[in-house]
Amino acid sequence: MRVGILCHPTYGGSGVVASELALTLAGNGHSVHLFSHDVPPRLERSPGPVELHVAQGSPYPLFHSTPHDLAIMSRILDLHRVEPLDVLHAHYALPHAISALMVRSAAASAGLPPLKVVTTLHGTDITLVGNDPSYAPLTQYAITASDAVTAVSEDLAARTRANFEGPAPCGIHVIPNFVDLDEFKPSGDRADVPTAIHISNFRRVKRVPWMVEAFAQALEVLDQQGKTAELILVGDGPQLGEARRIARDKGICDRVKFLGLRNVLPELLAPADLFCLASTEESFGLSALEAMAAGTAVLGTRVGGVSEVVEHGISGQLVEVDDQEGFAAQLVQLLGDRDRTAAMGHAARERATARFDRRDVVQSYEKLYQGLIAPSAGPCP
Ligand code: GMT
Repeated sequence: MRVGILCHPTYGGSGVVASELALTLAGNGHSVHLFSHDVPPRLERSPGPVELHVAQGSPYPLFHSTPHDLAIMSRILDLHRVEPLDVLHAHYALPHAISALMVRSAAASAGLPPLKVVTTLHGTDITLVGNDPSYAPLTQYAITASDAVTAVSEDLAARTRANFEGPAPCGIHVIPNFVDLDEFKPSGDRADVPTAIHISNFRRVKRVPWMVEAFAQALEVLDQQGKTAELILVGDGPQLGEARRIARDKGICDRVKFLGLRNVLPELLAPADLFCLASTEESFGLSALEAMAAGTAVLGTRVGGVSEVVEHGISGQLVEVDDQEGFAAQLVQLLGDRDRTAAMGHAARERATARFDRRDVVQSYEKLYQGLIAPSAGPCP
């Protein structure tokens, strides 16, 4: 198949899923083109045979900001004219699903071969951005007009059905996120000190300052027990400064390490005892899955699709979203008993292998594409 993939060039989340999907499809022999306004970090590190198209557009005084979305659409049309695509797969509803639908329509007007639009919903495109009145009508259109819509968890599919009135004519297919089990794998060595790690974009929804407060509470108890622990924070974003301020105010700067953006996630995750995720919303929690594949147990909040990934009490622990004391108490237990936490990490690796293996999940996308483009295909895959 000839597949075009559109994504945000993000360090985590949808940009990672789109890049890993592109690389796996290309590895399976498909011709794959990835379109973005910058180089997605996962692709930058890979020699995989994906053709990357970065389109940023040209600044012009009339434009308030450079409309890179228009430049990306033009780029796809240019390619489609000479090497027609079968499927254009948009990751994140806005703007990519709209861009893909525009390309489909422009191709039809120009008498070019038809292409099918697949839209994958990732979470905030429905729960935060898509729900905002300034974007909701267009998000509704993306859901209704795409040839196929997928969501990364049952929870996100249910929220989409609940939040948007117009249906996806062919339903919403749940295809979970996935992980490369050869890249994210246990290392066998644990850090010297019991270690919790968090990786994110430090947006408000991730609640990193709240997590640092909980860690400070846990340290008080661990200190009384004559134990210690460390928290490693990886990534950058709007709440980094606030998280740093709380660490300083609580007097725990020596136990909280801020690493900034890093491209060595498997190496950082494998030696950690625990991955922490304190989000108020999380459609799936890809970073938690990557930690699980690396053999690291998860402490998370019971929100969105997280419980579809982490089995409470087996591969990690989940606490209610506003229960900061409960989160701190779990930190004490999990960092204070490394053997029990290592057993959970082992179970986490098993779950990642059984349910979220990249090779298996990518087959679901391949079947979806085939169901759309096969000569005998009906209106729905
Ligand atoms: O978490 C973010 O803010 C980034 C966002 C994205 O679209 O890149 O992540 C969402 O998509 C990921 C990949 O499907 C999911 O694993 C995350 O759970 C989801 N984030 C939220 O729902 C907050």
